[in-house]
Amino acid sequence: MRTQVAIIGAGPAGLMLSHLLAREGVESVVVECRSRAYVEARIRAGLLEASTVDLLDEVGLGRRLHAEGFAHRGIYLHWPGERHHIDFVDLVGKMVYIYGQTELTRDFGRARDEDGQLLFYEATGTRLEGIESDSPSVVFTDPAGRETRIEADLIAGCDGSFGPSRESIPSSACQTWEKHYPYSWLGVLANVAPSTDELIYSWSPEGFALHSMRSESVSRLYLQVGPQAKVEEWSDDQIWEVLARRLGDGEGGWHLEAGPITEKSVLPMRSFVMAPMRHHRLFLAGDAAHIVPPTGAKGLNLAIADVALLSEALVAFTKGDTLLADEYSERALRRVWRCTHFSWWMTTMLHTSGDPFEAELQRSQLGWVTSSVAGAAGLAENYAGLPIGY
Ligand code: FAS
Ligand code: PHB
Repeated sequence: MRTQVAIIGAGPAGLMLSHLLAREGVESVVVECRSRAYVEARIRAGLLEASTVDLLDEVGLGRRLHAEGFAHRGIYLHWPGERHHIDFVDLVGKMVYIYGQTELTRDFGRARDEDGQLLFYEATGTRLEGIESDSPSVVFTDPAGRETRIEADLIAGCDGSFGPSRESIPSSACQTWEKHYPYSWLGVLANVAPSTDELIYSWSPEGFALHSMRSESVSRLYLQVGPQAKVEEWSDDQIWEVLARRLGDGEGGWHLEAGPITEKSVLPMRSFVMAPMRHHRLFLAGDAAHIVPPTGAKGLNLAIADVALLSEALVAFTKGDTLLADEYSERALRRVWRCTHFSWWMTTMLHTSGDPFEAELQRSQLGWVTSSVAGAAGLAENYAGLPIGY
């Protein structure tokens, strides 16, 4: 089989890329190792920044988001005895949106179905061949056990942090940076109405907590746990007790409503960047090239920003103009490092290490960000999102 662009991975990056390419008449084939049901059910991100939503609107993918998602003016920063609203609209004129990644992935999948997109799910043994030649291939075994080769002009590695694309680039041809944080997040979904209108990011002497949401009847909450924490170690009652304490239950009359927990998972916190995001005919996008701790709500938004740049580059490449393709990695990495820094900044401001000196720095930083327009605007500009081509 032959196509113009072979895309590995049917997460947000891979599906959005195939949508953007199709709009410009460029054909692609998507290869995914999991089932469609698995991909669409994965509970992950929930916050979309303004430029992501603008792009979704532009390409006809924003309808359900505006019908079922939430538009937020900002976030709350909380620490014992203090709660302050950071208003992104007042500060930088932008809203942010709550809309689960599962919903977005479903919307992408429907749009690809309507386009008649060729998508191989449950592919195993995916490997890349000839990426340094002019006719690279993606080879995999389909669910019926047939070995399938897709010959392509270009390959887009959208296969996340454990896929084969990143591994296909020789270590001599790339550089990587990695930081492991000394904590993880325990994330829960609960069938209970959110106890807040907008997200609460909370610092407490015992650890970080975040109150997010998915709908008027489903809350999404996270709490800082040890780096080796296991879900089994945490009972529902313990989770609610710790969340209530860390989020300031009872302070100023505010109350955290508990409810049945329907999903629990532990997410280790790390930063990772790989450069360049291209090796000859292979281009990387999304988690395949970078990982950020979710404190800055950047992971999903960065994936979308990558493929917005990549789609333009690949469309031009197929027409014989390689300039944007040559510039892709440098342009994408500028935004990647900005978001990597912001995610580190939010993470180190809000997660406790037990070090009393660090705790004083964090309280001072929180006090400055919530009392200085310059400080608040800096957070707002990064959180609500920089332009796609930043
Ligand atoms: P994805 O990982 O979403 O997609 C890659 C796809 O490639 C997957 O479907 C995978 O099955 C497929 N693949 C992998 N290997 C393959 C192979 N060999 N062959 C074919 N296909 C292959 N971000 C936030 O902003 N907030 C959050 O709260 C948040 N929570 C997260 C929780 C978890 C457990 C994880 C892992 C990530 C979380 N993220 C969060 C980040 C997440 O949202 C990513 O940034 C986002 O999914 C990136 O999208 P993609 O780059 O498409 O990668
Ligand atoms: C979420 O709703 O899943 C979410 C929101 C903001 C974050 C991380 C996760 O920073």
